[in-house]
Amino acid sequence: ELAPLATELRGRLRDLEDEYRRSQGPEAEWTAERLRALLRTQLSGDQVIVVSNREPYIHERGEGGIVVKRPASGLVTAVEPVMRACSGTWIAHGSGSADQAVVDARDRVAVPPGHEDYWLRRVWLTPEEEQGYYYGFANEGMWPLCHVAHVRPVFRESDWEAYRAVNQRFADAVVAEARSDDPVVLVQDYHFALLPAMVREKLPQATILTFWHIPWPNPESFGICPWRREILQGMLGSTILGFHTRYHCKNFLETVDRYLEARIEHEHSTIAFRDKETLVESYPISIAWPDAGHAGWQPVADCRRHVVERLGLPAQACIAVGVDRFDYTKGILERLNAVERLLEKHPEMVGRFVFVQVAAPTRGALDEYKSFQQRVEQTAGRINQRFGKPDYQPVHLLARHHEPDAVNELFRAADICVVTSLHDGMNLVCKEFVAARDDLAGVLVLSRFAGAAREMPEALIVNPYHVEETADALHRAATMPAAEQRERMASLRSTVREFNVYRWAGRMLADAGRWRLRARIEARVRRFQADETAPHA
Ligand code: ADQ
Repeated sequence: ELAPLATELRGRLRDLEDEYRRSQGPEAEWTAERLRALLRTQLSGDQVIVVSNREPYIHERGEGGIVVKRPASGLVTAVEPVMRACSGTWIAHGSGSADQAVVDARDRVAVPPGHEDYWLRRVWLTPEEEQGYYYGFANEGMWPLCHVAHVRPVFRESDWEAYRAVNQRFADAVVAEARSDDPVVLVQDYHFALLPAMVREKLPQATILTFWHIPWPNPESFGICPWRREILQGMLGSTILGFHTRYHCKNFLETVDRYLEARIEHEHSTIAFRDKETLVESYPISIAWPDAGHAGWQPVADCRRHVVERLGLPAQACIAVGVDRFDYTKGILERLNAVERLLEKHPEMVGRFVFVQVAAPTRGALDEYKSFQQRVEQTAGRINQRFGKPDYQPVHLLARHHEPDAVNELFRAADICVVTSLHDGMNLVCKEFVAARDDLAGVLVLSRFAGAAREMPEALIVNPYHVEETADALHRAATMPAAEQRERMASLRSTVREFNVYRWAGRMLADAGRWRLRARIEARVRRFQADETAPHA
């Protein structure tokens, strides 16, 4: 009786193994098309629902009417190409002033504008909910807790209550959007630690993939959270729990071992908790590699000319750039101190070396962020006063959001890109810089505390807390011969091209496909066994 089932399974397993081998091999190129094919074969058209706090498109009321904006967010940068490849529904907080004006009766709008590849379903939050859940628990509690960046986490009972309530509201939205009892739900980030278990309760058959975009600390650091057990239990509602690096996975397994009664299989990297198993795996996130032809890209020389003119830089300037959200974990102050030290140590650089920092305002309602921004502005002012001349300013601080094309132009105009995060899950800016440099010029200075450092050893790797070392790396970058730049850049480009965002999503979804297959086999075998043992009439 099991013969037809066995034949079907053998076929499916062969497909999966082929796909798995291809996905592991260095020859395998991951593209949007291959991801789409994987969704068709392994998830056979199953519904995909993404949940994140930040929405990929924000509708704002401007002077000339409604305008659509893209937020500065690594998560959105990474997940958007995946959603475009697989359609489905993206559930997120509707935060724009015109967001309500453009949705349908079910709070949905098709995006991207003009393409309409997938649905964006907006969840509305009251100012109190946003204060407690987003600014409070997520960004004053979880963010510093996980980054261990010497800013004390703040835990308030009322924030925790709001966090729990908002997680429940988003979980309810997932259940309302689900068209079957086993959708594939992609949960994004530290805003939703409790949501996986909440969805699991209502949809026990769902495949829940949770991706944690920020670091996971060691058990001692995590242990200061008053609700550490609840958070871990919530996350273990996931089928698969993804982090950027093996190191973060190891920290998570050790944290569960310390605080919960769970069975951990280190060999398979699984955790069994209350009869449910969760796979804990590393999936290094990345970017979509630009299409050949790069529609709309200006030649590097033109980009440079535009930037020099726009900012009034010396024509022969050595241009270093930093592109970040205005966040204390990104090491912007440490970077400025290194620029100052460089100018001190190498007076010949004064008048020639220019550092352009683009910093998108973020979480501005929090005091920690306001005072951080002030300190950065003061430091930039001090350096400019010390080394500036009537026609030369060493530091240009552009504290505003830039559209992706403007960021790309800056990357192409730059001689050096500086990423000095004090701690970063991955960091996509360094990958975007490398992708922008099809001329093979430019040097990347990269913090060893960014997840990306593990994949990009050809960058000049620095400890951002060590001002002297970072200043020396800036000098080395500014004086690096073109041949060495080309060699390093070519190698970095082949890594980022191969380990792109489609591989990130593809590996995770392939693991989900295998997991679903296993669950279906087990269910069928159980049904078969039940039929066998049932008393026959
Ligand atoms: P973020 O902390 O947001 O992401 P990052 O990975 O560097 O950090 O991504 C930032 C994105 O915003 C990039 O696409 C960048 O181009 C864009 N951006 C930054 N400043 C900007 C500006 N001024 N104007 C316009 N765009 C700007 C979190 C984690 C990271 C992880 C990502 C993805 O903290 O470690 O890499 O998620 O998982």
